[in-house]
Amino acid sequence: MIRAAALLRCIRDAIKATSPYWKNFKCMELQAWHTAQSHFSSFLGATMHLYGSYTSPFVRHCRIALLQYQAKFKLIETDYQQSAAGSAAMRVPYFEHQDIKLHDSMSIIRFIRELHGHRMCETTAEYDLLLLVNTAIDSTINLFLLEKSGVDIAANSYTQRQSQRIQQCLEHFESAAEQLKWNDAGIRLACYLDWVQYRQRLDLRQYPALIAWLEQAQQYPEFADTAPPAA
Ligand SMILES: N[C@@H](CCC(=O)N[C@@H](CS)C(=O)NCC(=O)O)C(=O)O
Repeated sequence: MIRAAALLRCIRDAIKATSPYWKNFKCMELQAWHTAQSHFSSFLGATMHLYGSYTSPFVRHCRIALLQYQAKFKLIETDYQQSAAGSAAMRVPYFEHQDIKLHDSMSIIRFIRELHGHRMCETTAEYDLLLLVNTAIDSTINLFLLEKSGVDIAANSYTQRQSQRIQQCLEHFESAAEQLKWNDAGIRLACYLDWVQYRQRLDLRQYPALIAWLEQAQQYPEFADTAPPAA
């Protein structure tokens, strides 16, 4: 009994002795929390810089993600010469925010989503579809740029393979259209389809489900507001 009382006294004294430190510790914790919070809000509140063009489907997807969160950003129009100086990939988009620099639409979108507490792709199937859309865009843009620079794309076996790849991807998208959602894969597909129409690269009439998806996408203000400018 005596030992129990002594023990209790001992515990009480120990609490008394350490409580100022605990108070201080709590105070420091709170301060650190406030500092972190204010750093985070100034990080979020600062203007992000997206380098690109108003026509690129990759840049458009980034703009859509930024608009979805009403993020403060500035699109800096960037030509070939500037992108060669501003990015090792010599392409647009690239992105700067405080000490962060990103060189590809995939990392930019991932950064934007994660900054707002979301994931870029919820499932592996969505990620796979997103990558397949990237493949189709890459091939279509390559053929577009090669043709612009004077290459006869119908006469070369590698460019023929690229054309075939595009057709096969479109057929795949058409067959998967029913499962499309307004997520990163669906957004990117809509950006791609609108771009091929804008540049008159492909005839989509044989893909009714893809035309329907594009029409559905137009209902989203961030898609409608980022349409390429009239040529
Ligand atoms: N994988 C890159 C592709 C970017 C890309 O191909 N951008 C095109 C514009 S739409 C470009 O800058 N092309 C110039 C070139 O290839 O020299 C991304 O997702 O950001």
